[in-house]
Amino acid sequence: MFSLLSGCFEFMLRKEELHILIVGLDKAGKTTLLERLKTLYTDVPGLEADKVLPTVGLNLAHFEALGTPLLCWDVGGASGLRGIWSKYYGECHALVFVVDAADRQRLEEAKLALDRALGDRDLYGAPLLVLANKHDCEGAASPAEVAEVFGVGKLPDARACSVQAVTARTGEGVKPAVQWLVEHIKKSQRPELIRRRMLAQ
Ligand SMILES: Nc1nc2c(ncn2[C@@H]2O[C@H](COP(=O)(O)OP(=O)(O)OP(=O)(O)O)[C@@H](O)[C@H]2O)c(=O)[nH]1
Ligand SMILES: [Mg+2]
Repeated sequence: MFSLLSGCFEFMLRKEELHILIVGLDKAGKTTLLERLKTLYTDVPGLEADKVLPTVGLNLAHFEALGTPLLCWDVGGASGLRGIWSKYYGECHALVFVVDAADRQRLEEAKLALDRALGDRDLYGAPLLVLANKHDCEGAASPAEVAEVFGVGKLPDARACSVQAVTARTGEGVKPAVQWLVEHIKKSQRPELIRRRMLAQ
């Protein structure tokens, strides 16, 4: 009886883990970002940028930020792998779309990939954070330019959106981005929606 009660108590006190899905075109810098998150938030440093290889499947990172446990899924962005993204839509609390802001020629392709993702009902209400990565590169598009190309702010459904500049290689801008995510997930309907979905299974 005691172990049942203490188990219930422990369950009630357990902090809910938030799931962040990181997608974007190949070479946008998603895995470099994931490794940087490990370095910034855990005792075990992530890989250095020059050791990161193109992702064929999925990479994971678990860490705690602002007192909240986070689980990040980084899925490969090569065109043949983008079909896998949707497997994670139903269970993610927020979507991070990483864009190579230095590669202006692929901004339109990135916009199409994002539009396709946002058209999926399983992402309903999930906060969207677009990260304009490679801010260290000369001539990189600013968050305002990326927002303009992507039409962020004109999105039809009610979801929190932000476009922020980061440099995954150095970590610049990464902590404010994580703060935005945690705050906006908690304000959104998404945790409740996912809880209900899990109970219905
Ligand atoms: N200059 C600069 N280069 C970066 C930055 N972030 C990533 N890169 C480089 O961009 C290239 C691609 O990075 P990855 O992290 O492998 O990109 P990805 O989005 O995970 O690519 P896929 O796994 O193929 O989907 C690598 O050469 C990185 O070193 C950055 O902030 N600045
Ligand atoms: Mg990768």
